[in-house]
Amino acid sequence: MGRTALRICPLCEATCGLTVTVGDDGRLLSARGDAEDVFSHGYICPKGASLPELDNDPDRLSRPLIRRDGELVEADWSDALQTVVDRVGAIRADHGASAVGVYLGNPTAHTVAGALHAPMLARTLGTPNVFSASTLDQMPKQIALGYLFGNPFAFCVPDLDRTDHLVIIGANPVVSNGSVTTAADFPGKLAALRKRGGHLTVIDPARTRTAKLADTHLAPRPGTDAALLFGVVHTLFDEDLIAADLGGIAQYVSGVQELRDRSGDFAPERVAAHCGVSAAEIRELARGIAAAPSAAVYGRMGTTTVEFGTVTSWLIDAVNILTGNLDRPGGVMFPTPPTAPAPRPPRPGRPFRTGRWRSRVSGHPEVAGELPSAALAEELDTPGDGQIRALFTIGGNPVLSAPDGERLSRALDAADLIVCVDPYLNETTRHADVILPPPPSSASPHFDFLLNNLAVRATARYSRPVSPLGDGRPGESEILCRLILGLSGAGIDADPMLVDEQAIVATLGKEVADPYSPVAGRDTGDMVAMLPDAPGYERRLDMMLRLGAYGDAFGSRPDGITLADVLAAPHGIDLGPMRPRLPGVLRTESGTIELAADDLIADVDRLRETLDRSTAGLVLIGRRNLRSNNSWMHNLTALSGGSNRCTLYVHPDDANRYGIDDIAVVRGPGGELKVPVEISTDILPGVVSLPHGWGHDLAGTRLSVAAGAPGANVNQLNDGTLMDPLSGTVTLNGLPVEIAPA
Ligand SMILES: Nc1nc2c(c(=O)[nH]1)N[C@H]1C(S)=C(S)[C@@H](COP(=O)(O)OP(=O)(O)OC[C@H]3O[C@@H](n4cnc5c(=O)[nH]c(N)nc54)[C@H](O)[C@@H]3O)O[C@H]1N2
Ligand SMILES: Nc1nc2c(c(=O)[nH]1)N[C@H]1C(S)=C(S)[C@@H](COP(=O)(O)OP(=O)(O)OC[C@H]3O[C@@H](n4cnc5c(=O)[nH]c(N)nc54)[C@H](O)[C@@H]3O)O[C@H]1N2
Ligand code: SF4
Ligand SMILES: [Mo]
Repeated sequence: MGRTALRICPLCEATCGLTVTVGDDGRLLSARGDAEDVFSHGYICPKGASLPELDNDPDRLSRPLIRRDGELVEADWSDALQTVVDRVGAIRADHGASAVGVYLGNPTAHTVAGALHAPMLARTLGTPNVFSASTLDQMPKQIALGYLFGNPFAFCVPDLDRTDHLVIIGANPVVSNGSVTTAADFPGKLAALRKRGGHLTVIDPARTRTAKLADTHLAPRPGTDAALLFGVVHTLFDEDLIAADLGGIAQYVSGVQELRDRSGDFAPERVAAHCGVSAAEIRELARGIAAAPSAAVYGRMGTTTVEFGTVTSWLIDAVNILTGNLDRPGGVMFPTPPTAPAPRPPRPGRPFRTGRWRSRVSGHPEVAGELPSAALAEELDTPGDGQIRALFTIGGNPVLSAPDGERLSRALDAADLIVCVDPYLNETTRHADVILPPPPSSASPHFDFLLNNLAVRATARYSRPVSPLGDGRPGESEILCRLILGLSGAGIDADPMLVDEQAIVATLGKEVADPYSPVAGRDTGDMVAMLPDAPGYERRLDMMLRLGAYGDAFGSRPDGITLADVLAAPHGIDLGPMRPRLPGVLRTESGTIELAADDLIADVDRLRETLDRSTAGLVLIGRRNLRSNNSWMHNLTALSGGSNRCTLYVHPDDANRYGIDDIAVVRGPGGELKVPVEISTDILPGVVSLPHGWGHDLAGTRLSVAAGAPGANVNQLNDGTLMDPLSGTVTLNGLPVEIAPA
């Protein structure tokens, strides 16, 4: 029985609306898709359906843990928070701000606290040593966006609902439910595309569930997409397939001729053998994209976590631009989320650059405000000035998700202080001195501040907590706010609301001073007084909605929305399809889309040199499973077993060649693993795949279900030295390995 309530699922980028039932004790009893949700229309996947089991997992921590005499023991909240503040204060006093590092994991992209408060905590620490899952993921895309549009957050996404030809490169959205493109029911959208007569091309060395739906499936050798895409660019010029006036945006584009010159070395006939895709197929691909009434080229993990991630991401959008598909319906478009400031006239920015600071040990350039996660271990374990002695992790498990977890584990053990904001005692948090567990999702608010920037359709949807927090237990925002207050001298017992009030006053101050703001010249105090008497995060949400593209501008646009409107629409407010945003989104120095930025062009020389490389060896790629979520959902019985196992896919030809049957030893640059094998024709010869997030057999964790089927940590094969140098993103796909019978 129980009452029903609506929640947005926090578990992946699809942001499905769920109908949950809540028992009298506040526990979630069940979850199903909300048929009336304006974005997801009832879609749900097995992970969403397991939300109650996840929330109620008995292994979840509900009280802080502090290490005393080597053991993690329960403590009360004030003790735990004060301990962190005191110890961080002492380390900063002795060794300076850079001695404290931060690692932000994937769930920070999904939580309110991750969007609003984690960045403020990082700023309060004032450290150059900020790391995140981004450099294990989409950072190359962001760096390419920085060069092209002058803003590494100017995401453009495929207009899935209207496109005539979708080209998916290195993504498996039928399993992942989509990434860096927020669309609920991706499988349904692919089916709808085909039903309306559209064409689906999938480019992937594995015959994935997505590839099985394709009209055309090309299977390149991993890591060769940059060359393949250059072959497409070459063909577009060579066969006169460039869109007239670039589909109407030519006035905003520079560097076309230089890109053309650079593509000269990459004729399809030249790159075919390297890519393992015929020249005819590459030319056909270019023709197909150019001929479609609209087309969208979309790349994901297989195009970013590779040796040429940034160049590949750049060329994806170069193809979109050259074929007239940028910023038009059916092509790739820039979403307009409800909480981003209302659009302003274009204004030139400063040149986009990386390397504003460098990592201490290897000198990796800063990228979009952070350093490569592959360098985290060496920054911790290499002595000297600027060494990281204390680390915060917020919603991250880098011992499994980043290269060489064994080295990172040793480094975390040796550090002076590890603080983890995390609900589980897992492979990373077992090294903590203090664990501060956030409440389960049902007791947390949910608004997709970040993922709405990637949504194929604009909506405003907000879920208030549906379960009580319980005695004295802080929400995740309160945990982070009290740390911020403690570290900035106000004390952990100061009103957490102060943190949000400061953000509100700062934002409104900037807005009233901007002549193009919808609230230019208004009185800040009057506007603050219009915000609801509510928790700080809701006051900020209301402010952002009101200042946003669809907002009421604090009364100046009475038709616009406020938080009250969103609360009155429990299934969400639909704000329509994506709309053209050029030239307003551009922030480059030239004010144009810079198709041939110097740093990108310089990396083309490195790419050209790979064309004659031997293709004889084996390479490793990743694989996701519908019932898995990175490293942290293996503790649910409902999602365990079946196909959700840590096995090595090997093509039968390779199994023969290397004499492999049921168990193999895999060797990579970072180490070796013994893993069970599945022989499969769904993977290309010369390629093997292993999923990540496994390796739950480490001592000192509290993951009773996961420990029963631990699997092996694929990232132990990786030493983190192979990376895309422009983005500091490690090569997770296309890693050279060897296999042998066990
Ligand atoms: N069920 C489930 N859903 C998830 C997750 C999960 O763990 N499980 N994780 C979430 C996260 S954090 C993310 S970032 C997204 C990722 O979302 P996706 O990127 O859609 O997911 P992947 O399965 O990593 O897909 C990458 C594809 O690239 C292919 N590939 C590998 N190397 C290459 C290459 O060199 N070239 C080409 N063309 N293809 C290549 C792989 O075979 C694979 O099919 O998924 C999210 N959703
Ligand atoms: N070989 C290989 N490695 C990969 C990948 C791959 O495809 N192949 N994928 C990469 C990608 S795309 C990503 S995004 C990274 C992920 O890397 P990470 O973010 O480091 O790892 P996750 O497994 O997502 O761990 C999430 C952590 O957040 C905690 N958590 C869950 N909910 C909450 C919450 O509400 N609040 C807080 N504070 N914590 C919470 C979980 O307990 C867990 O400890 O892994 C990367 N690593
Ligand atoms: S697709 Fe993603 S958002 Fe939707 S129910 Fe599944 S995990 Fe949740
Ligand atoms: Mo990710």
